Amino acid sequence: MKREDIERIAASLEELKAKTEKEAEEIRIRLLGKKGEITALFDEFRTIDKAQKAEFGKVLNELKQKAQAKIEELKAGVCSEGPADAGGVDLSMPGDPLPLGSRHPVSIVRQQIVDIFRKFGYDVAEGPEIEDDYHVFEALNFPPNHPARDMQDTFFVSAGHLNPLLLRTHTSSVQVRTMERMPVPIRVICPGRVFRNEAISARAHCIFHQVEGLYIDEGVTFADLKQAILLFAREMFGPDTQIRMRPSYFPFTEPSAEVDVSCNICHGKGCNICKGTGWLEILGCGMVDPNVLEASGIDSKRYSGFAFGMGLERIAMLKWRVNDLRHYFENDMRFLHEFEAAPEV
Ligand code: 2NL
Repeated sequence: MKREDIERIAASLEELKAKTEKEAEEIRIRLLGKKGEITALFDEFRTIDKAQKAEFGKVLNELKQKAQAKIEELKAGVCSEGPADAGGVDLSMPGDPLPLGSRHPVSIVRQQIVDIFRKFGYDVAEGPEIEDDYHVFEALNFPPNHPARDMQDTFFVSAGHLNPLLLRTHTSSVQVRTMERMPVPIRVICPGRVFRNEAISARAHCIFHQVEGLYIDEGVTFADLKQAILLFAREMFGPDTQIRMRPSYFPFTEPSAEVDVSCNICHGKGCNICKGTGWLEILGCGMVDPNVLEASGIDSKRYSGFAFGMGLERIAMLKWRVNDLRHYFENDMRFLHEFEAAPEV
């Protein structure tokens, strides 16, 4: 037995490194395993004479203790840094994915309509949901005692004075603000949330969404209106879509019309969506009343324009055959997830 052998192993302990638990275990086997270097020294120790035993017994025991401590240190080091074992938790496991939402049907339809009119050269305008009586009614040619101003239809925020604050009942107020601010020609589209004091049912809600459009320039005619609506309808509902116009009435347009598109579910044969008529009503429109132009400072002798408005919940109902408006507002995940990849009809 040589003292240098013991000293050499003792010195080499300082240098030992292990990246993984396996490497630390290999070191343990190399030194202290059945055929390990230190084990071999102990085997040899048994064969030497008494005088040598007195010399080597203590240093050999110290070497073994040092080696055991070093190996424990190595194993502890790799355990705390190791990626694959942290107290039984596998830190390399992928996390639970966060559930992603999907687009709301009203939002999908609004985006499609806005995209179509942007392509036609319209700008998008937005305005306040809390409006004054002037921008919602007065500037739009509503006579002072028009029933739409009634408490039954309008949510008032502050009643009782000349120009009360209220929740807008249509987004026309945004177009009025555009006419006040912007020079002619005007081509603008106004998507937004509107409010009416109505009892909630399958067909009506007190909050819903509209897109309104306005086009003002010299020489704009009803033929321009008809063509704009036809092109829009074909972009929105398919290239074979037909439109028809029925006379109607709005305080802010004259003449006024309601527009139907050919039913693309039964193609005119008659189904329960179009109630057997072959036509679906999608919007209201008309030539802007000269009083409306004048109220916002536009010369009605020189300029003319058309305007239109549509309800987004209604269009989404036609598109996806939703049978109850209340689904849109109830946040039922089973309903909302239907629209991720729902086929368009
Ligand atoms: C409908 C019908 C319509 C308008 C909205 C409008 C706006 C201005 C001037 C004239 Cl600033 N008109 N908007 C015109 C006709 C119809 O909406 O059924 N909406 C859901």
